[in-house]
Amino acid sequence: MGQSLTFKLLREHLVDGELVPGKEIGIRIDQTLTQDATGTMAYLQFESLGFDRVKTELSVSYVDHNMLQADFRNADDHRYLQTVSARYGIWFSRPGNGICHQVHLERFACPGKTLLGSDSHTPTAGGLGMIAIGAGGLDVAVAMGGGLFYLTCPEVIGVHLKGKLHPWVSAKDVILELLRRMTVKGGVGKAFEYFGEGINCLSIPDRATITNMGAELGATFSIFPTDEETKFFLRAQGREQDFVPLSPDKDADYSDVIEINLAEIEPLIAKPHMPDNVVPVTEVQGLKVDQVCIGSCTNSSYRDMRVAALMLRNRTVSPEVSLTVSPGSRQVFTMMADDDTLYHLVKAGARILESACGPCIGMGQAPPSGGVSLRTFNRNFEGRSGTKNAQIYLTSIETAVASAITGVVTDPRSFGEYPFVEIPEEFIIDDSGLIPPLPDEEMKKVEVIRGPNIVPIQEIPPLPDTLTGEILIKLGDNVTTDHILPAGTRVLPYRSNIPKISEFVFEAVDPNFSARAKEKGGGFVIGGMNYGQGSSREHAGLAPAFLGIRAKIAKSFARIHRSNLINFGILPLIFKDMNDYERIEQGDVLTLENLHEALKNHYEITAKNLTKGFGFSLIHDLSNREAEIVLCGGKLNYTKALSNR
Ligand code: MIC
Ligand code: SF4
Repeated sequence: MGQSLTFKLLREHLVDGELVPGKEIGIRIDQTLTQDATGTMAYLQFESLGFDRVKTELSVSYVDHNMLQADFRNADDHRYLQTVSARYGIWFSRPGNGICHQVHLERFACPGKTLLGSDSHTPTAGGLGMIAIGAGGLDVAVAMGGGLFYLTCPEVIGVHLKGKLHPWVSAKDVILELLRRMTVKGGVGKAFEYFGEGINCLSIPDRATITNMGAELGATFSIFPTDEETKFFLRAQGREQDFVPLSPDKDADYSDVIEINLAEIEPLIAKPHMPDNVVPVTEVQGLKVDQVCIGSCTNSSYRDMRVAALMLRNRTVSPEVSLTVSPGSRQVFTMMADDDTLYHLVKAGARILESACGPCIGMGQAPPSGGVSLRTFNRNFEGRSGTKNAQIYLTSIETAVASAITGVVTDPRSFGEYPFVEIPEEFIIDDSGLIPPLPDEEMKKVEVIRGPNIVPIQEIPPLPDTLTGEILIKLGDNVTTDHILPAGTRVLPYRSNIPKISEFVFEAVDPNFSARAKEKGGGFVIGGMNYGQGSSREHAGLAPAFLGIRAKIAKSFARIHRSNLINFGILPLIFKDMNDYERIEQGDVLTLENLHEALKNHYEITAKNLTKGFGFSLIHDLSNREAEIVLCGGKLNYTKALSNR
């Protein structure tokens, strides 16, 4: 059997382990990216590891999440990020330059290379034939220092695209179709590799929309082969020299193959509050809409903006709807200003926001109480928009704009002829928003500036042999990192202040959680399936660790959150018998003994429920390396100990 493209590229980067799905492998990382909300912590950790400069081919620090600057905090973070980048040989993408994934695709992503990013949508760059993976900031910090990135070797799922999309149906509908079929846990432990003649009708930004939302499937990453389209995109970006022909072998071996006939896809929509709650637009047609938001790293390319503008030309946004537009990058914004794109949007009544994550991460534009908001984004988790009872729907640009015009959910196919979007052969290239690394001698002279919002990181002690404590909270399936630690205007400014941000842990689910955890000196968290899905924010591991939590017990864990727990010395434990989940409740006192032996020798762990008087078995699936990390109190301690050996 031949090789998949995924395995070819993983093999080229493999340094430790064997390419067997389910086994732990260590790969070399060529490029890294961070964004400001995870970057401050990643660089604090990078600094504490004592490296002199980054050792990757390229590392970029973006500022795109925390942009409101309601007080000194965000501005402090931006200045820290700019100076720390200058000090350690990192490119700095200035606030306003755009959303990390969009800018990276345009200016830096290279076919055939590996990219590790402290953001769960890093796989966006898979649209250009990269192995691009999201991870916690500490994993990215270690990779910047030249360390390997460890992951579970994924099963490779081939996605065979056949046929051609109909007018008014676009890439967003393709990935929504996959979410409809596979759900938000369907991709855990898997990489999605697209192939087939259907690829030909997808531009690079289209492919990037699809690989971006592979994150919503829980996939480790998604990848497309390279072709003439890839060459066209890179040429338009003045980077044709970065093109590398990449394809799987003809008889590539996939664990499974999913077929999608593009011609059979119709406009789709994800209903509240999960990206897999997908139905045809026709099913919700007519629902009154209060807000429409265009943008995010999923749908903010020039093509997306142009479709919106051409649909809005000579039309007006419904007076009942607030339409916001966030162009994905300064390049996209410039191109919109250079032709009549911006003109049509503004004239039709759109509210133009800056090139940033904005409403996607709840930084402004919260919908009204109970309001219906249609967004071209990738996540519609409850409360993420900033309004707890808002109803967020995810759609394509076409459906979003059609609905903004009519004021109700509308199938865009009712809009007649599909607007013809001509993609320029040359994009406007002006990299003045990107500050390149300094020469080594100058770099060493840079002073890193930390304002009062940059709080030094705390030490986490080694794992005790016995853990005794209360079950502080019991949760259901598919708990997201937005539940564990929300983002938004109130919380994001504390990303570099762990004592403060820990006050918000589980705030939306149980406002007393943090106080209770502090009072009890820690305890246990219980979850269902796919616990910790969603973002890469390591704060969802770090802040509970700060509150004294050293074990979480669930039916299964999402990949990035599981790694983040390990990185901060928290044990991710799994029920051996899923029925035991039903037998325990909040307030029960548990004790877990002989943890050291159990971790070293892969024994089961017996948990005793002291309140109810019974025992139950827990298993762990930690590799020896991961077990050592948890035992010594997390990856910072582990990496420091390794370098002192
Ligand atoms: C998100 O979309 O949830 C975020 C905000 O981009 C996160 C990163 C973060 O929490 O800083 C992500 O997806 O990793
Ligand atoms: Fe930003 Fe939203 Fe993309 Fe996260 S999903 S990187 S918040 S635009």
